[in-house]
Amino acid sequence: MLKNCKLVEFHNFKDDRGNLVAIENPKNLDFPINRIYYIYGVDSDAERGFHSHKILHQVLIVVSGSVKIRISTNNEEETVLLDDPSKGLYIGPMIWREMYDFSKDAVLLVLASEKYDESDYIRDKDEYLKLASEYFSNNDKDIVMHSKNFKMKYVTLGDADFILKLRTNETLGQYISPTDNSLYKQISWLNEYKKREREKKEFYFKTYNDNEDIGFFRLYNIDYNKKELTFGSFIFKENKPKYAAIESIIVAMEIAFKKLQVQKVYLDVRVKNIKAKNFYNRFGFQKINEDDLNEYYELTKDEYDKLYEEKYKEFL
Ligand code: T46
Repeated sequence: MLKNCKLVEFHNFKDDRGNLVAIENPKNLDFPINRIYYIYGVDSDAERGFHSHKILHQVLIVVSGSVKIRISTNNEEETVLLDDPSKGLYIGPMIWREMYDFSKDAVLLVLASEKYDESDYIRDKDEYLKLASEYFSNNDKDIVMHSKNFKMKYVTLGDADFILKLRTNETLGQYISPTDNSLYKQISWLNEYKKREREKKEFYFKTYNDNEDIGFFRLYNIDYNKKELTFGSFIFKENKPKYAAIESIIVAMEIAFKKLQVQKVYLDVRVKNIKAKNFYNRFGFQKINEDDLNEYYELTKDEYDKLYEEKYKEFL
């Protein structure tokens, strides 16, 4: 399914008296409903929508009849036929939508996360395409840094799908803080992160190359007075290309020590995550503490500078 969209199946309590579908936040809807509206009595040749929303999350349900929804971004398009009242189409931010082929009896019920706000609409297609390509694409102009084989840029709300896929993967996500499998929550989290990014409090990067998105890392708890920060949220797709992890952490250290000019980088790793512990040890991090759950490591600027000259500059 298209980025920022999802088909949701609701339980249908069906018996010989008929059907009942219940929608309840947070049970089977991951955002609180602030508005409900419905569209009906639409001529079969009428088309509606033709806009996107900047932050609104919605679930569209055809409680009667059928309707087609064409959803698209700057480079993808998909058409969904809604004809079952127990199914909903979740549409997140920055998706262009067009509704057409309304059946005579169609009633399109929409559950929305926000109150009506005309300034949240993007109704001009050219403006949408421009904004969407910034939001969803890996534009080279966005590169913050690169290493020999990879590029790194700040994550955008359009990365929510991929972050969620990695973090909720049973194998990949086993040693990181649990993440709710909710696209709405992930997009909302990124929205809050973007505020911290604008205030230079935190930086979340995606590692990618010309073919694919590969993984993520984050610099947070940045303390410009104490000159220290924490490195984490380090996660990569299965079968990641060779050197993706090492080149990413070197870029992270370059940003930390040279751009943000900290003197110390901390990280914590789950005690059971042997592979990661070996990786950080080999990289040059020193263990400073441990408890039942985590081991705590640090790397100083002086140590990194030495390692950089000895071996890491070749990777950039
Ligand atoms: C969407 C698709 C699926 C309000 O005053 N309050 C509201 O909550 C809504 C939804 C609309 N309006 C007014 C604004 C317009 O004067 O109702 C009029 C028709 O709205 P619009 O032309 O935007 O309708 P659609 O069918 O093209 O789009 C609607 C929703 O607006 C939109 O958010 O995603 O349904």
